[in-house]
Amino acid sequence: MGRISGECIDFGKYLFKDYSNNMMVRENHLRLSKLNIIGANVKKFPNDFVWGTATSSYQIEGASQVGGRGESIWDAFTHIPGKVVNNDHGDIACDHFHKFKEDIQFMADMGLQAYRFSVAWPRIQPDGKGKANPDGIRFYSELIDTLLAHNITPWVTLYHWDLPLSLQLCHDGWMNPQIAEDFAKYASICFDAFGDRVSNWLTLNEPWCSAVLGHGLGVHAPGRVSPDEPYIVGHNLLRAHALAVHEYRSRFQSRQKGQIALSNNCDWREPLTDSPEDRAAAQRALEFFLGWFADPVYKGDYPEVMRERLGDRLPQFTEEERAMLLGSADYFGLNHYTTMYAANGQHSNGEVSAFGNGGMSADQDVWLSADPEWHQTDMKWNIVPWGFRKLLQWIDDRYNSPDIYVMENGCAFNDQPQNGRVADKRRIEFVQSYLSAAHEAIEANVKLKGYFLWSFMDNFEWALGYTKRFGIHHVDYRDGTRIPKDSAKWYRHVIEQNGVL
Ligand code: PNW
Repeated sequence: MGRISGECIDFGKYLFKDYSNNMMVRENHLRLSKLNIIGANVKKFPNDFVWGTATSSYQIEGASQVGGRGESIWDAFTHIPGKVVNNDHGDIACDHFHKFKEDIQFMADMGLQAYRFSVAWPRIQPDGKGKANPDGIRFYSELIDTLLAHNITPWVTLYHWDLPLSLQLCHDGWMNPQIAEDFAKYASICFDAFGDRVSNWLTLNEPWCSAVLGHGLGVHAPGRVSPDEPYIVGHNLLRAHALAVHEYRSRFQSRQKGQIALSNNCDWREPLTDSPEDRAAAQRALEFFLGWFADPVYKGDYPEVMRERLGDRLPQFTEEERAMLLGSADYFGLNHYTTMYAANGQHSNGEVSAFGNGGMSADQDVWLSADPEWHQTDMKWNIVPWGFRKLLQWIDDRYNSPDIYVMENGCAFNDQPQNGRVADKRRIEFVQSYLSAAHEAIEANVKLKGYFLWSFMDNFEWALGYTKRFGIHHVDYRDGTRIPKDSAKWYRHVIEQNGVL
C-alpha cells in the first residue's frame, strides 16, 4: 500500500489509468479525494529495483573544445551543413560540462537512485590512442564523486557514439578490426581511473544504431551509406565489446566487484496477422534487430536466419572470439521505445515502408506498419506499452531469463514552460503506461531489475538536433536554465513509493 503525499494529488488523473488487457489506455475519470489516493493500490516493484535516468556525453556536455577534449565524429558530422535539423550541433548543448553540480542537485531533489551517463572517448584520449588526458579524467572523477556524495549510483557507458575523429579519419573507425584493441585500451583507462567508485559498466550503447544509422542509412555519424558496412561495423563493435569485457574481468572485476554489459536497442515487432508467414516475419525482424547483437553474447554466434540470408556478407567470428563473446554480459541492457506491426515481404505495390525496416530492409523482407489508432510521440514513434511487455518476455524466453535493466525508455514531447511550469501530461502518461507494462512482466517472472528514464533533461537529439525534447527537465537553450517538468515531480513519487498506480 503506497502512501502518497498531498502534492501527488495533482497527478491523480494520471495515476488512475488502467493499462491492462493489451489496451493502450482505459481512462478512469474518477475524481479522487485525498483519502482515496492514500488508500490506492500501488503496483510495487521489487525492493532492490533501481530507478534512474540516463543521458550521454555528446548530447549534453557541450564544452567541445575545453579540457583538452579531442574532436569526435559527431563534431565533424554536425558541422557539415544539412546533416542535422537546423544545423544544430553539440558545441554547447546543455553545457553540462560546466553545470554538472547544478544538474546533480536537481537529481538529488527528485530522489534519484541511479544516473547513467557516458564518457566521451575524446576527452580521455583526444586521438583515440595513447595516454590519458588528465583533464578528462578529472572531469568524470568529479562528476562521479559529486553523484556519490548525493547518494546517486553512477552507471557508466563507455561508448555512446562519440568516436575520436582521428580514429575515423586515419584508421577507418569501426570498419577496421584493429579498433577492438583501441577500444579495450580506452576501456581499461576508465576501469583503472574510475572503477574504484563505479561498479556498473556498459561498454556500448546501441551498436545497432552505430551500424545501421551510421553506416547503412548514413543519418548518423560517420554518415556512410552502404548495404554491407553495417555488418562489418556490427562485427567489430561486438569484438570490441568482448575484448573490453575480457579486460575488465581479467584485470579489474575481482578487485572492483562491478558488473559489465552492453545496451541494445530493440522495438517490438508484432505479427500483422496470425499467418505463419507474418509470425515468421516478426520473429525474423526481432532477430535482425536484437538477435544480431544479443545472440553472439548469449549463444555465441549470430542468429541462423541472418547467416542464411546474408551468407558471406555477415563476417564470421573465430573460435577464440566466439568464446570471448559467449557470456560477456553480466546483465541484459535494453533500450526500448516503440512497436510496429511486421508482415512478410515488401508492400504489395513494391514500395519500401516509410519507416524503414528496422535495419537493412532488403535483407529482411519484412513490411512494417502501424495501427492508425495508436497515439504517437513527437518522434512519430507509436505508444504501445504492451509491446514493451512482450519484448521483455521474448528476451526472457530467448536468453534464458537474464537480469534485465532497461537502460532507456521515454518519449519526446515539446511542452514548453508556462509561468515557470512545464505541464508534460503526455510524458507522465507514457511513462506510467510503460511502467505498468514492465510491472506485468515482473509479475510474469521476468527478471527486470531497473529502469532508466531517457532522459534526465532535454538534449541534442542527434540528426533531429534540439527540436525533440525527451527530458524530464526542460532546458532553455538560450540561457541554459533548467526547470523540472511535472514528469520529474511525478517520477519522484514513483521512486518514493517504489511503484506506480
Ligand atoms: C537512442 N532509431 O537513440 C539513444 O541511445 C539516445 O542517445 C537517443 O537520444 C534516444 O534513443 C532517443 O532517440 C536512437 O531510429 C536513435 O531507431 C534512433 C533510433 C533508435 C534509438
